[in-house]
Amino acid sequence: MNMTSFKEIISTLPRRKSWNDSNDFFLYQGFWCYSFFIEGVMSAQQNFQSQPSDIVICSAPKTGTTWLKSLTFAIVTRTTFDGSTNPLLANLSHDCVPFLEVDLAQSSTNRDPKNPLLATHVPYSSLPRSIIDSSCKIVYICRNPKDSFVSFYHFIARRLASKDMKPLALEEAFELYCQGVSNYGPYWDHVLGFWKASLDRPNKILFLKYEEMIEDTVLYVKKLADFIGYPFSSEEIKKGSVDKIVSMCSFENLSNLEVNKSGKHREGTPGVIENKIYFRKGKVGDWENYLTPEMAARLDSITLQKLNGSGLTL
Ligand code: PAP
Repeated sequence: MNMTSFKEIISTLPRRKSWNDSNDFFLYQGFWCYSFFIEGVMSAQQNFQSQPSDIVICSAPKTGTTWLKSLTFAIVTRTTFDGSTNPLLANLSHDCVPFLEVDLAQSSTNRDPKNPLLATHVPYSSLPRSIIDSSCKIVYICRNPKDSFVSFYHFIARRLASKDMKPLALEEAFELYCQGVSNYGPYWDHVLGFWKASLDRPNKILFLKYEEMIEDTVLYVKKLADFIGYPFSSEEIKKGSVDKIVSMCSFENLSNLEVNKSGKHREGTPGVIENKIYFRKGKVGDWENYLTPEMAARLDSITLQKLNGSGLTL
């Protein structure tokens, strides 16, 4: 199938206004998404061939993707670059890890053979078959829905502000989020898809939580390295390699790099984004500054209900 057929299929899908009024969300295979990304997902589902050595970083948007990409890239490249030459110091982590539904949608070969990483926001059940079937590893990160919502709302607001546009009111966006209408949402379905798959296939999928990683980053960097097959030797641990990666990828360090203060991601394309928009606060619990107690209680009760019986808490 080609792009015209993809566009035709998308035009028949259920449609809702998105959070910024200008691009609609479409419901494809049970998740809401912008048409541009759905085209990429359809194409990747048709074309993408995974390699056993691949490491696929999966997440719903605004759950810690930028951070997890940085940490994973730093782990994998630690013997190739030293602390001052790592590409993460001169590039946004999104520019170090190809994005499945954009960069690899047309061709799986459009990759640096030395870089086993790729990333996607696609829900587990919609991943290209070869990712599910091959022996490649998947690393998934999730985050408390209240902070994810607040983070996404600010991301959209900051993006629109750079184009002199305004987002929906926070209350309207919140209503849509609660109804499951968010980018790659419903959020809970996204998390549950990977959670259940990680229980079924613990050697294939590492399931991480942003809050736990913030709490003990060193521990999770070691776990992550072990899981993806790049474990730290005791010599490296003694030398402080883990701590160096944790500091290099910290919010403070990355957000203060010149490239992340003034650089742009996908410059020269309609999807151009200022790198700084990917760095806001990087804190746990910032939702308290934006959601009323009633909003928080509502989101908590939806989360409890959706995750009921799964063994997962968020
Ligand atoms: P994406 O899915 O579109 O790539 P993602 O990186 O998941 O976005 O979300 C950005 C969030 O991660 C922001 O959270 P906030 O709005 O609550 O502040 C951003 O600040 C946070 N973030 C970015 N880099 C880091 C980091 N190095 N450590 C911790 N949090 C980070």
